[in-house]
Amino acid sequence: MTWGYDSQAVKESVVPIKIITSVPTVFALGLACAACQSPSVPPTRAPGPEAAAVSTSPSAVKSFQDWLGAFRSEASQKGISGKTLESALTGVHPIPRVIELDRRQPEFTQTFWRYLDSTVSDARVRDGIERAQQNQAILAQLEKTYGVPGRYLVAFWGLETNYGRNLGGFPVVSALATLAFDGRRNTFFRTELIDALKVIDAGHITPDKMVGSWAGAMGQTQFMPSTFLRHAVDQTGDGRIDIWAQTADALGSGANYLKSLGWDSARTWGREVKLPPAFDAALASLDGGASETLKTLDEWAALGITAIDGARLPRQPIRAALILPAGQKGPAFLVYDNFRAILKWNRSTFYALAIGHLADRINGQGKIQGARIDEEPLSRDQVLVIQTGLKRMGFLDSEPDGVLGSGTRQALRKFQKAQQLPPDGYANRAMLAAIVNDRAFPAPITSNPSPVAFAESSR
Ligand SMILES: [Ca+2]
Repeated sequence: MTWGYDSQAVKESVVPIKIITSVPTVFALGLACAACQSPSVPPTRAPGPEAAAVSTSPSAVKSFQDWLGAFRSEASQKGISGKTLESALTGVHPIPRVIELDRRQPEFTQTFWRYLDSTVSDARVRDGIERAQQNQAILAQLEKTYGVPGRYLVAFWGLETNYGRNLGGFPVVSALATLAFDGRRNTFFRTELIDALKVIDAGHITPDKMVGSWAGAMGQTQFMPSTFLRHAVDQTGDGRIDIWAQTADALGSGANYLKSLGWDSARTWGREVKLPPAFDAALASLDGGASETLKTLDEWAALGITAIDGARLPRQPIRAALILPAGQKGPAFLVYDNFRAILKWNRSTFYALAIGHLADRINGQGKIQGARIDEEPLSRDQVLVIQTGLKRMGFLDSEPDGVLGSGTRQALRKFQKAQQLPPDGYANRAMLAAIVNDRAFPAPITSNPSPVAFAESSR
């Protein structure tokens, strides 16, 4: 589950990047996740002076123990039993590594192809097909009960924890206590910590077995405690919801959660499509939410878009948005309502595309066919150069922050239109060069010793 955390990074496995959103509604979903680095997600703030708060110095330890005492009283008032408080909070300690991971800023942006290579590898597809076969009976039951086909449940399972292999090794109570004590978003994590104690109080898991990501995402589906309380289910019928050790409980909880997010059992997530030559990239959505560019499949077909094999798009009353995750030269996707349900699980367009594609592959469909362009990712400094240039030219209103978000892509689109370039809002080194080489670019940016060679102008 997810709210903008990259649980790959959370678990320090595949992608050493973590991104945190600052959007409260995303936190409110109560999810923590697997693989969420998206250009659309704002990053964590830079380390502040409070970084010193969690340390092992005697005064810091005392300060944490004081905080824990006050928290314990609050938890008791909120109905957590004395037995649970004793077993869960005895020995709880701040974890400096959690703070380190929470503060880490990604050095590079992620590219779609590299993200896809790491999240939907051939090995993960093979594994997914095997897992789908092994769990055929339970998946069929879950589809009947919740209306979510098994291939999607297996895809979430694969992206979140590599099919239950990587639950994250952090003690959830200590990790959440660290984040609740630390001061940044402490209200959110304090509530999650209370909810974690409620999960223990209800007898679903013991504190020593409650492991998860550094940010408190738990079990095979990486549910935050609040999501667990709202959506986790006991699929095995033994009276305990064990999303750590009972695969059926984890898959059932994922299905129940997706149903609550509005999963449409009659539809898929979307499909790869082929654009006609000289297609107007301004019609593509910049972000996965995509409500501004919804059209019916018939309307997209009338604009010349076909299925990836050239066939006509299905004559179904489906409204879809067009996504170009690697710019106009890369693959194109029409995404449906279920894509937006996936985005509620994890607010990353790349993540949602990876879920859809992995589900398709598990279903026997082929690889993505759009052009593969192996671009180097942009560094934070390079994004800052792009943003500073766009701001000086009057296209960007907000302050440069080194993060590729929808505001930057919108500004880039305006620049591209002004330059009669395809307005796909896609930032890469060619766009960096185009901006730096633009006559309207007023002055060299001395604060950034630009490491890029400006030879690959797109014009
Ligand atoms: Ca159970």
